[in-house]
Amino acid sequence: MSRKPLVPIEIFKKRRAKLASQFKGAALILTANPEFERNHDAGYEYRQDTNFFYMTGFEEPESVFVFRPGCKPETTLFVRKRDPLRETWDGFRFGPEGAKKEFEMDSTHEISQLSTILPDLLKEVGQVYYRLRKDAHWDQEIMKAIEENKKNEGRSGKGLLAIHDPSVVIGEARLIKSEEEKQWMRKAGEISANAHVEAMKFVRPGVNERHVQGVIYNSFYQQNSPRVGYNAIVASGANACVLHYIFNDQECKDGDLLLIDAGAEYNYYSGDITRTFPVNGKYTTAQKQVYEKVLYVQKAILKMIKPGVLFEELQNTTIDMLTNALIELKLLKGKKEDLIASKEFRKYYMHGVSHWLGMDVHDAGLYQVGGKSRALEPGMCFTVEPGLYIPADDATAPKEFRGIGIRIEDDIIVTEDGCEILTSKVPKEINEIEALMGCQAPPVR
Ligand SMILES: [Mn+2]
Repeated sequence: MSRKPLVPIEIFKKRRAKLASQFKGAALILTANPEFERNHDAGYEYRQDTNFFYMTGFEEPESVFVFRPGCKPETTLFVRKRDPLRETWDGFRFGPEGAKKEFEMDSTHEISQLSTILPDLLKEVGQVYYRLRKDAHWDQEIMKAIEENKKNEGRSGKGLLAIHDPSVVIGEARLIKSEEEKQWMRKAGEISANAHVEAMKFVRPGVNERHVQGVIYNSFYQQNSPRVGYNAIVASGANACVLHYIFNDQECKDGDLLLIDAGAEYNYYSGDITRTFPVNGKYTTAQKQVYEKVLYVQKAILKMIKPGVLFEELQNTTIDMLTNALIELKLLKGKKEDLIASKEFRKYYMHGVSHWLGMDVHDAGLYQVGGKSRALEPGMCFTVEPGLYIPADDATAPKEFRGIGIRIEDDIIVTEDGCEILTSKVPKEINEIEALMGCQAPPVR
């Protein structure tokens, strides 16, 4: 029994070649995510550290990657040794030999060799790129190697190697998506969209939020997604006003809305979709009024997107338009400019309209460069997700709006002259949603 790398290794070699100049004269050290025990002998589902996977494609825990552009060996991977007993229990391991061959590393070793070999690998470099304070175990191992390296230098005047955070360099590389990455983002968007369609077809009064979550996850797995990009939010009624609602265990009631925020992962790239639709398949007049405002803003922001537009312009326009909507709905009273200046709009709209999207659902990449908001460029990938949330106990709100929470979210890639929407397979127009839900099963009694 053996396994193959998830995606072609060429891709990781290209990424390393592209970043080589930025790590020249240094050693970039990346460490695998730890495994966590959930309950006796049973672990949490394992997912590799994003930057580690981005640079290596290697998915096993207890691994360390050392990249020294221009040195020999340039790439070194420390991995778990083969172990017939452990592999009988936990499954296949590549081991040093397999990792060298399949992941095309210059050099591989057993992870137990790290403390002996790493100090030597630091001899030829002037600095280290390593993310401190993320994992205490690796911090200790890496610091020991740096200390050991200094000892070996004797009184040469060379102090401890300086340690820099590699997150910004790798994050900036991850921000602009390559052609393969765009393909995987499209796939993640499509899988996620199909699952939302399944949920819309399934939901009816009396089903539990958990059951809807199951329908979505089942659809992800059926479409060959190995895991979610983040835990799904399935929030019926006023639960939708809790932005990161975690319980997903209430009954979906006739007359309520259901907000679902869920996305699948594909080749380590994540979708991120939110839709808000009526449990019984028909929006009430009040629900329609709020929904139409949010949808209008969402479509306006999608239209704005093109290279050169500043990231903050999307947020500022959203605040402007949603504050207008709040006045029209009689949720806020006063002049728009004053309500924005005093941040009163935050009572009903309190989050960003967009975040970078990629291998992490809230992906890496700077939002500001040189103290200024970033201008959009082709290949950037992000969400567009305005929302309005009217607390159930908001005594100042018109009664019919209390407990309504609505968010509408799509994923996009910036193109040369606009944007490509990755998640349009799931409807968001009221008539389309009602038509799709018209074929729903009768209520659960
Ligand atoms: Mn999002």
